[in-house]
Amino acid sequence: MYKLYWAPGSAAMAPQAVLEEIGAAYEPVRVDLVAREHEQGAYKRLNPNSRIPTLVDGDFVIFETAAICQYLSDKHNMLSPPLGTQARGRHMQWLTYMTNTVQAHCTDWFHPDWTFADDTDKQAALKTEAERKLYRTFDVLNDGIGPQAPHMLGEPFTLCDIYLAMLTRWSRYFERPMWRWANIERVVGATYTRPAFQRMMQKQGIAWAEHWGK
Ligand SMILES: N[C@@H](CCC(=O)N[C@@H](CS)C(=O)NCC(=O)O)C(=O)O
Repeated sequence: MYKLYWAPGSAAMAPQAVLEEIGAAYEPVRVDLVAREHEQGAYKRLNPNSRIPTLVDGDFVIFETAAICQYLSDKHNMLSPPLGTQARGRHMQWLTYMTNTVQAHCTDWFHPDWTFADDTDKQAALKTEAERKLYRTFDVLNDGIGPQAPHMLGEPFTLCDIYLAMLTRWSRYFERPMWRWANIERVVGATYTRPAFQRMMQKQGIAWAEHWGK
């Protein structure tokens, strides 16, 4: 049985929704961020970056949200296009872009103190800059999806849709949340209403964005 180390509303949303879509048995292990449990020895031995999530599969430990999602998807042969196809290339393009660009800017927005520990002016400037860059990435995602596609890659539904929904929930704090981009709103609307995504939110004790669509 898998073990997923998680915290509510964190990047663990995506792998937990993937586990729910797959229907795999897993044990959710909550990490107490307030108690800084993720910075202590037991967790750091699993994830030396002290970040959530981490997945344990028997003797195998894996961190990085996108890698965990892809590992599960490949192992269960679900939620990704076949290897060696153009669709798989597109899938990797969006997954990489979401984790190394969009999520990275989100990290700067939520945690400017991780870059400028003691300088609040620089923290504020970084946050403003991160939001400006994020809006540019939302343009890129929205244009890439296009006006027709029911899901991020068109068909079928993939783990990229789950990743996008996670980022969209985080964007609820921005002046312009991601759902102001019509194509993003459409495909994310088809994701967060899925039973698996709803189960993930219910198990994490979180709700969808209360001002969704506004
Ligand atoms: N690149 C990492 C980033 C994960 C990350 O930043 N997780 C946040 C929660 S969303 C975290 O661990 N925060 C710890 C803290 O707030 O101290 C991944 O995708 O797994």
